Amino acid sequence: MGLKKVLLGGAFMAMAVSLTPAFISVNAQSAPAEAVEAEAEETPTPEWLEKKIKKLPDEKKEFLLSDKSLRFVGGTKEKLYQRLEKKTGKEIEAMVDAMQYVIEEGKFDPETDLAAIPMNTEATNYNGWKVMKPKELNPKREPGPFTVSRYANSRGGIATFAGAPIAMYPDDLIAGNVDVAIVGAPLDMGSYYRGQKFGPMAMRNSYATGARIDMNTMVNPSKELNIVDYGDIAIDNMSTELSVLHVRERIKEIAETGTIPFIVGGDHSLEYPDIAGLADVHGKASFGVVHFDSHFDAGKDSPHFLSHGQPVYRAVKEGHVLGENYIQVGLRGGWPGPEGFEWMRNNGVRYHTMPEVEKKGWDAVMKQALAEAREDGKKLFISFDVDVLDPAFIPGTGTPVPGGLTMREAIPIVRGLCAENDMVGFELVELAPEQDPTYRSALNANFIMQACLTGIAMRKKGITDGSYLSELTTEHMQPEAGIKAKAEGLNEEIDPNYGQMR
Ligand SMILES: [Mn+2]
Repeated sequence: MGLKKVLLGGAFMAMAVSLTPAFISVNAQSAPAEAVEAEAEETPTPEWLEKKIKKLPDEKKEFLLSDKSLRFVGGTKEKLYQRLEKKTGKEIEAMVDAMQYVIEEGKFDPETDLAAIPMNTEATNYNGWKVMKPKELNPKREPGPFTVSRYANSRGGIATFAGAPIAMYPDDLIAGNVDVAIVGAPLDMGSYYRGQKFGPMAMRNSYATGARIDMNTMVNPSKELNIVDYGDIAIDNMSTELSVLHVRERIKEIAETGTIPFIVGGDHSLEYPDIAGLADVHGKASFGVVHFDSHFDAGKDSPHFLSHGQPVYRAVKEGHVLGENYIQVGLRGGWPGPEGFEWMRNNGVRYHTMPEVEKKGWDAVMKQALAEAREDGKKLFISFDVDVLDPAFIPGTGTPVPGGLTMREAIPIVRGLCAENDMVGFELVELAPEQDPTYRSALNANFIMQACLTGIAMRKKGITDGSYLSELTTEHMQPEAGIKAKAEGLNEEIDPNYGQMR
């Protein structure tokens, strides 16, 4: 089958800019009108078929011979003809009626369908799930991060992201001069409840990273940065739409203090409120996005405006980020088809798929993606869907796809991006620990967080070359800098006692 020529209908709607995301306030009619124009590639209808359908009303004949019927018979004219070969004219007409019935019944009907799901606005505690606790109801304390560890020098106390102190309110972020606030967003309705809501819990409870030195660079994120655990954002697990409005408010609140939010999901629906909340503070189209994922997540035309497969489409459509500042890395598997790649091409999106990695090798692809992210000169948001990693590393995810990145490939690109760009935020989504009876998924997710925190710490220290590696850990330099220098008394001793201990 030849390539179809798909023309965008020029109907990029100017959607209302308001606190309410457009997808909630507009109805189905504002769905993008994309005119699909098939390039006339007329294969003549076989004579035997013309004969059989001679008596069909014109409208039914036209339908049968158009692309509309193909989805019912396997996608091609050849398959359609095979199905019709042994049927009588009457049987063919019954088939057409059945196909048309399915199409008609699938449409919105204002007589019988809900265009919006009504809420019980008389509930006395309608907004109760997201009301912030006034400080007056807490014990009195000075604003600022506080630790929840009982011990002075070891773990214990209460598990937090990166073993970091806790902050509850924007005041705490300001008083603590906080660089990065790690915040959980346990939402998984956007992926039909695959268990991503347990992601924050798993990352808090497994081997904490961020608190240790990074051997690649010998930079310790927790020493260079003020990092806090900002708790979880309240989620209404009966409504993705209500939840994301609230997530957007919280992300905005963090970013307004000058702190970088590091969001731990939750499913990928979060990308929409994360980006929109950051755009509320930094400005629309003011930052680029590098999107790591096995799926392109720019789906559309589902009855819900948002799910974990559609955030990219919404964020670009509403102008929070421009397609030309959007970079996709790691796509593979069965989605999208050609029309999805075409949407990306027509919107300026740069994509680096695993097929491209197969062709050019990871190093070349990584270098190009790093250069593209830098050359925009804009601030950067990273959306990291853990399913970009191979299921060997992350079996615990909503929709795993084999053939993905290794941890050894993912770590340097994440660290590099976070060192080379001014980060506005980072989201790590789709960790679904219950799909993984081991703890390796949470462990690897934590080491992606470590890579990002290291990059941000490098930049704060003035190391802006993302490929920087510590000489101490990458070259042994024996014997010159080792036993020889020691014998000649030339070594600067970091810990003179180290060799003296029993
Ligand atoms: Mn995704």
